Amino acid sequence: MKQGFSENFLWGGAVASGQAEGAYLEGGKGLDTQDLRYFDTAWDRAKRDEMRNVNMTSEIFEKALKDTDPTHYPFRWGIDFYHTYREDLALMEEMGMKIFRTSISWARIYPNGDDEEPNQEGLQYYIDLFTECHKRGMKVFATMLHYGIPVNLVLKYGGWKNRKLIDFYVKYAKTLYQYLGDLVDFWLPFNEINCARFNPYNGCCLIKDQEEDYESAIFQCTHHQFIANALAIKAAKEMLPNPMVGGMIARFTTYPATCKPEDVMQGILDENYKNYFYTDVMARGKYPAYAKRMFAEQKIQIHKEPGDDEILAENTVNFLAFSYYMSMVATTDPDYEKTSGNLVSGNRNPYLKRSDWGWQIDPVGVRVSLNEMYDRYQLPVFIAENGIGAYDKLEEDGSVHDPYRIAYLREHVKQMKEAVKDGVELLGYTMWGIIDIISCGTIEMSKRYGVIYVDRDEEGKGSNKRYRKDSFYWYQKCIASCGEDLE
Ligand code: BGP
Repeated sequence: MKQGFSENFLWGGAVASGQAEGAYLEGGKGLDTQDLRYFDTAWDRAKRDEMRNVNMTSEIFEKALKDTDPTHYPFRWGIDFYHTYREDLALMEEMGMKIFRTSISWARIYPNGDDEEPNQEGLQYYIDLFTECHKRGMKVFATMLHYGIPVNLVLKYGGWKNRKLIDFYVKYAKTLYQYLGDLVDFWLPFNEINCARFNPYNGCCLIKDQEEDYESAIFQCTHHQFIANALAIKAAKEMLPNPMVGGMIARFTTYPATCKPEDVMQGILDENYKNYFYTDVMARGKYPAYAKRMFAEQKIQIHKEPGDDEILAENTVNFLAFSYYMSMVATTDPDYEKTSGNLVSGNRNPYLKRSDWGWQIDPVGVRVSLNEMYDRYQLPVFIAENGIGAYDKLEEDGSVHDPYRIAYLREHVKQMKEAVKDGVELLGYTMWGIIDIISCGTIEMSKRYGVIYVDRDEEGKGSNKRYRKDSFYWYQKCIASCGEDLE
């Protein structure tokens, strides 16, 4: 039986440009859609969860376009990673990390999205950032789009609803390959391409009150993103010597609530509609048979152009990545107890504990997810995000005690190891929010994921100094022992 992780397993950590960099108009960067997301520290838990689902309205969008005060827009300042990345990468090197995942900001490269020429300052920033990674012994895992697109593409073209976005995106991808191709080891055209269904503003920059047929608009945007994903792979095959271009979803691993056949069938439907629909298109190269019934029942109508099917069929992914935080429960019982989760709320699993944000903690679920994903496609897999958001406390002496995070990570790494023993070809693991950053769903700095603490509050105030949490030392041991020393 296969023993633990191979010695070249890629232990790493992940962030996203929009949640970390800040410097939202520096270095020639244009305003992007994440810069417009409003947050108020006065909101209580209930309001924060409510706003997570509302996400964007025309009123907020219009106000944010004119609002030059960054206080209520945490993505505009992040953790100032744009200026601190050398110090942060030094801490990651100290942990022994083998790979660093971040996203590239489209609006740093093409400030308006439709610019003739790329912004050289933006390109230089990522050349410097990725060079620094390699200098410190880390490979680079680059997400080309982690939600935020140049605002101009929404204002002038209507965003991803407009098929023109595909051309702008492919031009952007080719520019990245040209300038960064020899610095990036793994490419990811889209972060969580299934996000649009659950958070349409993040996933495809739709504003609900502006849409007649919201569901169809979501899936039209997703179709354009599928084509853009495939054409980014096509360009990589033409421009890069050994392209490793992946597809990624947020993995909503779902269990039937009971052995009642109706619950089991609902579990299959949930898995298909939330997860496999997306990976089937990207890895098998065509819309799955069950999509027809899904579209019909949900009254979704999309338009495909002649040649789209061939583009998808001829340009499938080299590997599959997914984010995994929690698992879900499927049932046909409408009165089932609910709980929160990443991007979506779901049904309560009575066997699982929950985080402070109600996300169900399920380490075995990562073994389930890896086995199901690998068995379905026989493609290498990569866990691009995993971690626990929590309220952490900075002690007087600069220490941060986070036993809950060590426990969460320990149990998930153990189950990943079981999956490797099951025969899953697991390439790597980039722990989410390796350093505290702005949370994506609820825009909270207080929802901390990092093994590195950042002294910054929800208004962006603080020393912005970095501190090693207890989990920093735990992860350092885990990496040094290649997943063997987990105590
Ligand atoms: C994923 C996103 C990440 C990250 C993560 C945690 O969906 O890819 O950007 O934010 O969710 O979610 P949150 O930050 O809302 O706790």
